[in-house]
Amino acid sequence: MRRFDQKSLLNRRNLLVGGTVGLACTAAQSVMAQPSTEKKSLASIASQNGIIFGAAAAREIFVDESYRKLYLGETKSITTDYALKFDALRPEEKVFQFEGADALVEFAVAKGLIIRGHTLVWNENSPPWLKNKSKAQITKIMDEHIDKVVLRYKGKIDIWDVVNEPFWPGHNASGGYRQGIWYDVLGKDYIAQAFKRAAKADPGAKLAINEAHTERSDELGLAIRNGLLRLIDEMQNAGIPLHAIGLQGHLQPQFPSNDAGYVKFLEQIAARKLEIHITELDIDDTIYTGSVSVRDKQVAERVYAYLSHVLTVPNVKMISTWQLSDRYSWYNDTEVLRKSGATRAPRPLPFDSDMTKKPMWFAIEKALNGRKKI
Ligand code: 9MR
Repeated sequence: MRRFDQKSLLNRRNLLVGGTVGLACTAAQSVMAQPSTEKKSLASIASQNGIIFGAAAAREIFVDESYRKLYLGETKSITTDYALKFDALRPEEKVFQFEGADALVEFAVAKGLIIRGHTLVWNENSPPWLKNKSKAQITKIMDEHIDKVVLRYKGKIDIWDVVNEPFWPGHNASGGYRQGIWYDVLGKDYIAQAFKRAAKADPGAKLAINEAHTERSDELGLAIRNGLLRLIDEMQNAGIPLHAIGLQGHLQPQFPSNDAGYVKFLEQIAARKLEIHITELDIDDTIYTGSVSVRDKQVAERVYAYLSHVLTVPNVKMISTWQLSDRYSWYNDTEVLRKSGATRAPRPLPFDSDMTKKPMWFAIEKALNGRKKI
């Protein structure tokens, strides 16, 4: 069943740029209609300030009731964390494991949440069976993958991260592109091809490029920003459908950042008439020292500084965290812990592992509420 009637289907596209009656506005109106005794959630505070607030979700929400309740209380959108990644969906060439994604989509549709599909094409997480294929075979696999996945969720998945993390200057490819199965076989044209195919499969979906590390003002962050702007220009000049730029927002205070400079970058995206979505907000807290409360305060200060700048740009329409509670952050993955050398539990998210609000929650609230006054 399609979740959007004709009117809201139109709004789906208008949600952002130039759209005065988008989903954000509709949501804000319905939130404002609620009794004043209603507890404020990040979703409701965000709505009132023209933002859709959400979080990435995975199977934990079906096994941990307290976590599920947190999503129902706090979010207006969910992003499929790993359920739709190529290797999760397709461990073998002829196998499609849709169960995980189906469950999330069913949940979100039943609860009236906006869904961000993550992701159709990424040069990471490729299963071994994709190796040693010809250009014709890889083209066919990508096209068929996009058709099958996008069509399955047509009218239900509202926004697609069509291509994830196209840039990784460390690979030394021309233009700073990330290498991997799609790039290596098809060159950077895989990007335009993926967007054209996704638009054909669901012309009503909002299509995004999702990129990492742009918050950093070091050589890596600046190179990715430049690459991204160049790619946007090339796509727009070629008439490729592109509606939004997802900027992940995995804050890394161990690297330099310059929030005022970042705003200039966001304005360059906005000048290209695209929506901006902060898609994976969280923070690497390994450099902070002191007690839990001292560290949580530093986390909150960094998140507030970042968001209060980002939110000055009117094209910013969504903010999603990557999971909601420290208990389920990817920073707890064994491999990530090993690499970071973390000696204590990471605290990267707005709720602690007991689902209690942390100072980061209040930092997000304050930044959202400060938006209209800026
Ligand atoms: O949260 C995801 C984790 O469970 C996976 O193991 C990992 C590799 O697929 O990806 C994590 O999500 C990443 C996202 O897809 C892209 N941006 C960075 C996220 C955190 O690593």
